[in-house]
This record gives sequence, structure tokens and C-alpha cells, in this order.
Amino acid sequence: MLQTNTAGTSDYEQAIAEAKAAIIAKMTLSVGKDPGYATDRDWFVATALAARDRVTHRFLGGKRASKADGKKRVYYLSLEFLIGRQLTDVLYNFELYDIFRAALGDLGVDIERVREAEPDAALGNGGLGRLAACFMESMATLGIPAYGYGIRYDHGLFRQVIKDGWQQEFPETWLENGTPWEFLRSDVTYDIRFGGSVETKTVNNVPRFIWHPSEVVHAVAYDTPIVGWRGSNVNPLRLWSARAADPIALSLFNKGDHVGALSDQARSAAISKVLYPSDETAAGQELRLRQEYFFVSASLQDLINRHIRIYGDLYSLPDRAAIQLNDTHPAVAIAEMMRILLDDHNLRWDEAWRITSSTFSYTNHTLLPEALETWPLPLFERLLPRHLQIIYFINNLHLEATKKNFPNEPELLSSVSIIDERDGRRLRMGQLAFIGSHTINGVSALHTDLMKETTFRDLNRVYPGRIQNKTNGITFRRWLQQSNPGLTKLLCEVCGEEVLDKPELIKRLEEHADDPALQQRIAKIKRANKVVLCKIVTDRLGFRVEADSLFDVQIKRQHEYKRQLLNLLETVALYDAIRSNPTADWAPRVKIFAGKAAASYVAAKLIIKLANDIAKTVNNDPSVQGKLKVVFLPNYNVSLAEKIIPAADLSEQISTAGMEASGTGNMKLALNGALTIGTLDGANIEIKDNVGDDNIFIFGLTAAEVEERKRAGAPTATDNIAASPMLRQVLDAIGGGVFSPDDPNRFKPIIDGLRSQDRYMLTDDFDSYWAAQRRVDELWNQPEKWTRAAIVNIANMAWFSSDRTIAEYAEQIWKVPV
Ligand code: B1H
Repeated sequence: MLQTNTAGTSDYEQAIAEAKAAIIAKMTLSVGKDPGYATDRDWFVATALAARDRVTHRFLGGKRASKADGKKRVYYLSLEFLIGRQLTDVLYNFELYDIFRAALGDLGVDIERVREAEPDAALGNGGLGRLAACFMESMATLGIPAYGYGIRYDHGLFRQVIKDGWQQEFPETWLENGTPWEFLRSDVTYDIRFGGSVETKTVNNVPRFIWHPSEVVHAVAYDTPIVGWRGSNVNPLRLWSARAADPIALSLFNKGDHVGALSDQARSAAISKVLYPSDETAAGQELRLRQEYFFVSASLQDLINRHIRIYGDLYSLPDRAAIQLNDTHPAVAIAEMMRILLDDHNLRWDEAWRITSSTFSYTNHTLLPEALETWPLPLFERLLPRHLQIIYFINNLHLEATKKNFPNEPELLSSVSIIDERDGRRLRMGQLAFIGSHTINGVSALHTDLMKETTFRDLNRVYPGRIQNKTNGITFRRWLQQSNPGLTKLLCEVCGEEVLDKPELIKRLEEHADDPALQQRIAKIKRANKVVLCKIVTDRLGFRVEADSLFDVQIKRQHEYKRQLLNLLETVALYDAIRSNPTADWAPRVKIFAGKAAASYVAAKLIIKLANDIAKTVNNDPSVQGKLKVVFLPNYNVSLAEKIIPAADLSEQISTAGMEASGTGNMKLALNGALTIGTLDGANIEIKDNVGDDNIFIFGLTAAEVEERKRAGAPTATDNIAASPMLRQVLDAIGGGVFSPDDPNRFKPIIDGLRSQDRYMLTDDFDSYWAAQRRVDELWNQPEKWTRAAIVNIANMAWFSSDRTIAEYAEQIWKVPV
């Protein structure tokens, strides 16, 4: 019940009036504009600043509280945080969204336009970075005192433009006009040192190592508050920006060398200039290693300072701090922590090692060999000579102990060593992270099992029990409540308002799965979301798609193992089939693709071109009108995902089994009522276990079968193609230039690759994928059954909340109370 105050206005009206006044005050005093002349962006800034004021009080209050009660803190170190837009997150989690919408409405401003004016913070590539963002939100929601540590990139992931069907990359400029969310903390600045040499001295019979670096860069902190659900708690995301220690070489400048005078500044600032756009390939670049050490060193100095300030010494660090390494990108932290404890605080080696290895834990996100980070020793030594010494020492002790425990297995040593002696000498960051951590986790049940069997098999024998599984999750606030308000409203009605705090109550929906009235409401919500997406397609691509078609969606980074190509082969097969039998009862489909390829990933970029060429041919062919359309939406990012996911009917999760560590898009889509067509890979398996075999379309080889076929070397792609006339026809069409009449050989490399190596086993899975798609058609043509299956999916996705994942990390890895 709303209260009425003495002035006769309700609290709600009062809140709107206050929000209005706050926005206007920000517009005039901070933006410095008369509201009559304000642009959408001005309104965004004024609204964000007004919202931020509310956050700030909670933020500072929370910091004071956790300092006072001595709670253990979690430090999440990640080279990526894919936050996206923040306005709705903040307003929604503070339960101010309706109030601010009304306030803006009173001012004649549509909140939707204000939202759209915020640039995406795209400080990540894909799933790994988005997971870090979901985890930050869940940690705040669960009241876990946590800091996210990362890099404040001036330029996030590149902007993708599709020109004549080809991907082009342009710099992304989210900071061009600043961001209202962050606080610059100029007083929080650390020296980050690189290069030089190490001097050895003996003091009182104890060897001491003194690092004389050749270069110093400053790391400056910027804090962005991360708000938990219902404003319960606010945690900082602390991102580091690089500055030169000397902003300008004045002597050079005075001599007239104006550019040379700034070269140090440029070299230093380069560290936080751009996000590496290399999803799942180790970027073997010096700058990348500089980025990794830069943010690791700043973060460790910062958290150690804080610890000493509060607790006075470092022996208690493992009781008060848990440091999570998000993949190996921050793994140099193991060596940096040892360096700080040994060289700066004079601890003994065994003490330092006890503290380090009981503070760190490490998440592995991929087993793809090309993604396992290694550094050439000479490069590492040139940049971090003292750290290399420490790593050698760690490795020696580790190998000695291994030798003792496994005396008859000399070959074990080369496999568990941090140094890879083949292929030049390289440092293996996965090995370092594993050895220096108390717990190592995979991101889905299958992935964790495969970790134990493959990449980390031997380390798992040497250090048994360290590996745990923590299946990924997604924050329901963003991926259900904010992005799908229609569905959320229905869930509140059917399952009770408490569903917003207890996702497991979504299960109540299943009791009504057969109720025609509920089915109709769910179908209506889906259709309304599809109409929104149709408009986006028309606005961006200039043609129409029909909301009554099946929206078949594959949205993710472009990578060969994710097999967008398999989807395209099926698209062409379907196109052929419709043309040869136009009167059959085809389920009208729109195939929707979106995703970026790494700029240097030639094969993935050619597949984008293929998607666009197929789209052009299919969409202009009158004989398939109303039955098939192909859409490639450019510049996939978090904001676009928020529009596509609620509108999807079918979710394509079709990676070669054993290759997708988890996937999180699969969870977002199923939660929003899309049915999954997928392989038994990553978290698809757990989705199947939750929604039931009848409500998901599974096809293809299992991970074990993939391994078995690879080992046996049979059947080959040639045999697979010979056995499938349909596949043969598709390959002939694409390879023969049907979709590229202007350049008939354009796609020959793709087709030749399938005919010879077929590394991702598309030809093994094609027929079974086709058959699964026809089961999709069949169910789509029975709308009640389809909607029933969608309801069962939604009802059974609660387990994939990142609150559940984070609660597991907290209890089983970090040992912090929730
Ligand atoms: C994932 C990466 C990744 N795994 C290297 N590995 C990168 C590797 O810039 N780099 O060098 C960037 C990213 N990303 C993804 O993590 C997995 O492929 C997904 O399956 C998983 O869901 C996600 C979150 O765990």
C-alpha cells in the first residue's frame, strides 16, 4: 500500500517529483545545459548521475561496514568485464526504474531513448567477459564483499560493420564523452615496473634479490559501483588505466622535439588502450603480456595495502582474502604475489608459498590447445626478469616433489612442468595457475571431466582433489527481468512476486504447462518480443521479416568450433529442399545470425561473408518467400543480445562435442523460452538434464564418440560426404559459386577444408543435424506443443542463475559466508 503524506501526495508521487528534481539539477549543474536544449545523451548523463547519487551512499556505507566487521573479501581478477549498458541495471536493481521512467516522462523524455543513448561498455570478447559481469552482479546481490579488478580499456571490442557482406572492424569509442558511472581515484596510483635486471646480494647469509627495472608505468584506479538486486549491496569494479610516470619529457620538448617529448606517454598509455579482440586464441604479443602484468601488479599492490592497513600483517591474508583468477590471463599474479612477499616484505619462501597457494584459485574456460596461454621465455625474461627467477624456483620445488612421489615416471615431469621444452622454451601459464592455486575449477560438468582426462590429467594425479566443477550461470536480473519484462510480469503473477528473489519458484510455471490460457499468454509475450526484433531488422538491414515465422537464432563469437558453418550448410539444404518441393508444409523460418570474428581470423571472416552471401541469394529468391529468410545482424553486443534473446524460438548450440567449455548464451535463450537444438556439449548437457529429453533437440556425436573417431581416423570426411547426397549437393553448390556468382571460387577454401580435414567434424554431424531440424519443424507446426515445451524450459532453468554458481564458489572455493 502506498502511504499518503501530509501534503496529500503519495510516496510514489513524491519519489517521482524527487527524481525529476534530481535529474533537472544534474542537467543544469553537471551537464551544464538548459533542459530545452538537451540531447538524448545529455538526458542519459543527467539521469545516470541522479541515479548514481543514490548508489554512492550505499557504496560508501558498504565499504565502511565490511571494513569494520573484518569479513573475508573476494577479489575477481579478469582481463575482461563485458558489462554492456548500466543505466537499467542500476535503476532496476535499486527499484527506481518505474519512478525514473515516470519522472522522465513528465519531462517529456522517453526513457527508452535515454537508455539507447548509453554506449555499451564492451570490455570483453564474449562469454568469459560476460560471465565476469554476471558474477559481479551476483556477488553484490548475495552480499559478498568483492572487488572486480581489470583494465579500463579506452577502446573495448571493435565495432563490426558489414560491408558487401564482409566484416570490417572500426574502433569502439565508449569513453569518447566520458562515462558517468565511474569515480577516478587519482590517489590510488601504483608504480608498475618492467624490464631491467636482477641483482643478487647476500645479507646475513641470506640471499636477497633486488630488481632494477628499466621502465615504470603508473596504474590509476577508476571505480564503477556494481549494484546488487534490491540495492542490497554495492561492490566496486576497480579498473586500471595506464599513465606515463613522466607525462612529458620537458627537456626534449624545449629542444623542439614536441612529438618525441610525448613518446613515453604514448608507450605507457598503450597498455590500457585496447582490448585484445582475440577470443580463444592466445595473443602472443608483448603488449598483451604487459597488459596482464600491469593489472595484476596494480591489483595485488592494492589488495595487499588494504589488508595491511586493516590487519597489520600478511600472515592472515588467506583468511581474509580469496583471489580468483579468471582464466590464465592473470596467472602471473602467482609470481607477483611471491615477489611482493619475498622481496618487499622479507618473508621466507615456505611462508610466502603457503600464503600464496592458499589464497589463489583458478578457473579454466577452455581446453582448445590454441587458447592455452604460453609465453616464450626470452620475452618473459626481458619484461619480468625477477618473476622468471621465481617461476623457476616454484617449478624446481614442484618437480622435485613430483619426482619423489612418482619415482618411476620420468615422462610425468615434462607434462607437469611449467616450462614446455618443445617448440622453443615456453612458460605454460595453465601449469603455473594450477600449481599456485588451492582449487581449480571447470565451467560445466563435462568440461571439468575433460579437464581431468586431458589437459590437466597429470597435474590432477600430482595434486588430486584440487579440481572442482562450477557450472556457469547468468544473472536473471539482466537476462530475464530487465530484458523480458513481459515474461517477468507473467512469472510474478503465476509464481508469486517472490520469484524475483527465489528463482526456484519459476518451477511453479510447469504446473500450468498444459493450460491453454497460459500457453496463449506465453505465445503472445514471445510474439511481442519478436515484433520488436522485426523492427530492428528492418531498421538495420532494410528488409522485413515476419513475426509469425520461427526465429532460429545463433548468436555468439564466430569460431569454427562453434560451427556457424554447419547451420549455414543446413540453411542451404533447406533452401534447396523448399525449392524442389515448394508446396510442402514447411515451417516458415528466419535464420538469425550475429557475432564478431577476431580481426585476424581469416576463416571465420570468410564464413561471415558466406552467411551474408547466402542471405542475399535466399532473401531475393521469390520462390522461397514466406518460408525462409536469412539475417545477419551486425555488431553483436550485450545490448543487441538483450533484444534478440527474448525474441528467439530456437537456440542453436551446435559446437563439436567436447569443445564448448560451457556456453552461457544457451542458458539465456532457454530461460527466455527458446528451445535448444544442440550437441551434448558444455552446459547443454545440464540444460537437457533440467528441461528433459522431450523439450530439447539433441543431435550429433558425443564428446567420447568425437574422441574415438579422431583416434580411429574413420570414417573420413570423404566417406561422410559420399554417404549423404544432400550434403554433397550443398557442398557442390557453395563450392561451385551458386552464392558467389561474382567470384565463383570465393568459398572453395571452406569447402576444400570440409572435404579434406574437416577438423570440426561437420560432415559427421550433418545428417543428424538435418534430422533434428526436421523434428523442430514438426513441433513448430503444433503450436500448443511447442509452447508447452517452451514453458517447461522456462520453468526448469532456475538452477542456471549465477546466484547459485556464486553461492557454490563462496562455499566451496572461497570459504566466505553467503
Ligand atoms: C571462453 C575464452 C577466452 N573460454 C582467450 N576461453 C581469450 C580465451 O582473449 N583471449 O585470449 C578470450 C576468451 N573464452 C568461454 O568462456 C568459453 O568458450 C565458453 O564456453 C564459456 O561459457 C565462457 C565462460 O566460461
